[in-house]
Amino acid sequence: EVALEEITWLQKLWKALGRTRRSLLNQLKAIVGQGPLNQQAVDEIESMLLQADVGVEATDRVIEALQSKLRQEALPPEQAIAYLKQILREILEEPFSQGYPITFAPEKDTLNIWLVTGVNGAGKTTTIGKIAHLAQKSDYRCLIAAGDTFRAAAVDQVKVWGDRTGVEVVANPGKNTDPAAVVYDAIEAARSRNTELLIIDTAGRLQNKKNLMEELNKIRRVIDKRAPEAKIESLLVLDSTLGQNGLRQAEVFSEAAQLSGVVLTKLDGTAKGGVALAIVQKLGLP
Ligand SMILES: Nc1nc2c(ncn2[C@@H]2O[C@H](COP(=O)(O)OP(=O)(O)O)[C@@H](O)[C@H]2O)c(=O)[nH]1
Ligand SMILES: [Mg+2]
Repeated sequence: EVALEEITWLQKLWKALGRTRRSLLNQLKAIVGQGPLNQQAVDEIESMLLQADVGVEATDRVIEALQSKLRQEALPPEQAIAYLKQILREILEEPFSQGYPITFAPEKDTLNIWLVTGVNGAGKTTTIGKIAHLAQKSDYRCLIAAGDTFRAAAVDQVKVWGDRTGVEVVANPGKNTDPAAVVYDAIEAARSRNTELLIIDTAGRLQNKKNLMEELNKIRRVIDKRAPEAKIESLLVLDSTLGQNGLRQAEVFSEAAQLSGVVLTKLDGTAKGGVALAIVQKLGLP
């Protein structure tokens, strides 16, 4: 049985992905046309995937699978589309067969710490608002750490989400404070309140990989020292409208932090949701 709220949420998600779905499916129907799949159609599918930001590696993999299937049997339009769907799904589901959980939720009665990283404007704070809302509704004791101390407005912004969701925000009022110090305070607060989910906002400045690594490592060290028993997840937030640039960001962040998964934002504003496949293929992250 599915709760009403969940249905609404799934409908929203379905609608948000509508642009990508319609764009791909309409193109695909036009390409496969009436007859069985031929070489020209395969070439057109290849450019369609590349244009949808699926990336070279994942596209090659799809096309190779399609070619080898075609050597065995003819593919009428409907089967061609079904087979293509199957390959794309296989790529997206691969992380789950590698041990990543299919549903991603904090463990009850434990301190879970979710570190949220990504470049400025990716959608970190908005995502934290969404997660906090969901956690609050699901009866988790939740806390947010305002770890983006780089921009003054960032702290206010995360506080707005705290007010909206009824989740307390731990922030440092000083200017240019060390994010690791905020994380330290937040962990102390989490301990005394038996918090189950502590979400950490970060600045994730990407001026160079070394600085980014140092900043994230410092936060990580504070967590390891002050909350060694905590269950830590590190989420990279990526703007899906950035295409191949997003993939570059993902590579840098995955080198700087041990990532648990990628959050793709702004899929509602693009027909290029294929970047999800590029990321999964490249990084093996769900
Ligand atoms: N359409 C759309 N806009 C989003 C989404 N997530 C974030 N945004 C917008 O992107 C902008 C930057 O988001 P913000 O959370 O401040 O990014 P941050 O700098 O990474 O914390 C804001 O204007 C958000 O409203 C999304 O999923 N869809
Ligand atoms: Mg922010």
